[in-house]
Amino acid sequence: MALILHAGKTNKNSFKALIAAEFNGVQIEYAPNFEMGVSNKTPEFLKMNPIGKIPVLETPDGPIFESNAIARYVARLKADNSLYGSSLIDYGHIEQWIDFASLEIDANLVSWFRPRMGRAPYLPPVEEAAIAALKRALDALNTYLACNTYLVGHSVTLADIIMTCNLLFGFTQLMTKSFTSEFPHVERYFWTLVNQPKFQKIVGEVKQIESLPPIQSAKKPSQPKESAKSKPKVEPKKEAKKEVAKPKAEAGEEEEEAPKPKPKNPLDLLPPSKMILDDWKRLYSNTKTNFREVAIKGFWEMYDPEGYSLWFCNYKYNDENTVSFVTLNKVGGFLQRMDLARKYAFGKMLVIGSEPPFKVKGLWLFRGQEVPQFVIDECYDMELYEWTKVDISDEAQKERVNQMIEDAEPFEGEALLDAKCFK
Ligand SMILES: N[C@@H](CCC(=O)N[C@@H](CS)C(=O)NCC(=O)O)C(=O)O
Repeated sequence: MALILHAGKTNKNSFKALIAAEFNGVQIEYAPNFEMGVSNKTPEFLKMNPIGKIPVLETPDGPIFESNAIARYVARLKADNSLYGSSLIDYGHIEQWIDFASLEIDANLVSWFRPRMGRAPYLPPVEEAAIAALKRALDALNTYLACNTYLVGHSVTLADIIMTCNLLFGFTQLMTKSFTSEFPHVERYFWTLVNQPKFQKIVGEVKQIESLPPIQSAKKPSQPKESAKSKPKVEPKKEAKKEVAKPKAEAGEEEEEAPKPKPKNPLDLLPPSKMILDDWKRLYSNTKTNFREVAIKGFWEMYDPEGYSLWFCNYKYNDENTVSFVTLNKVGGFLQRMDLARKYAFGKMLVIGSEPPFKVKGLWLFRGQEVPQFVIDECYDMELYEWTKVDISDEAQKERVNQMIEDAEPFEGEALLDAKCFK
């Protein structure tokens, strides 16, 4: 007789048990007509899980809630299978990685995700702390996976199933390629596992998120209606589990409100400027020789101090820039996250010094007279820099602008490790 799983069909917490079932040959079926926010609030459901959360597994001996507990139960249904290892120490290590996947990876992903989705107050230092703690965990996992294919032993265990499901949430909702490329062994591990047939049958085709979701303003408690906000990143294959309906939301959080129409960017409402940003970007890109005479001169001819402003930025934690490629990745990640400002900004980021610690300094041209609020709100890196408006009546500051645009070397007496352009 099949066990009954009460859950939405794209929930990574349910995938844990479903993947374990694939390995063990256990039959699990979704409860028919489950509706998030409705079915899990009924008195019958609350009898199975008093907190009203999914997933819940109905077994012949009674219900189980908490997705890890459900997955453990399913893993143990078949005697002598390898999901729980083959010795007491394997068992200990499997439990160790299950806790690590839940408490060090998933918990930090959730702390990063919820405020961004407007499900908790958004506070930049809280987000930074969640990301820092997540990176610490991923770094440790990456080091471990540098010489291990699986978390325990030489085949898939329940620890890999739970870790992969939690990473699935991260890869599809928050962690862009520029974020995960710092952890190449985690990337290799994740993509290898999600593409194994028993995983793929449940999770379907997985696509990594391309840009960090923008911060949504805090919402009222969500309604039990289907999300129209984002296309599901995880599409369970039709054959995955019998009565598969249309995938609803995402690999983790099921309840979403329909989006409000996107308001116009306030920068589009500014009086028109004589400076055409794309013309400047084209001039910058096309000038190959005589840069000072052509591009820099052209810049000041085009520059409209009423429609645009120039800003110097200085990384606040330069003494932490002790490893060159980490520093370069950090700046690269910042520029990727600035993608949302491409219509309104041009930037140069210099990584300065021939020896660590490297200094990161930049120059930005923004539409309007301020660092745009939507950029501050949506790109967490902005907080990591001190921003100073350029006073263009000061020749020394103007000259510094020129040097930053043209990657002058030495810059402020030091060699450049790299100069990156945002255009
Ligand atoms: N620790 C729980 C987390 C369950 C959970 O947060 N479920 C969410 C969906 S991913 C839920 O049911 N939310 C509805 C609610 O909070 O009322 C588990 O692993 O099962």
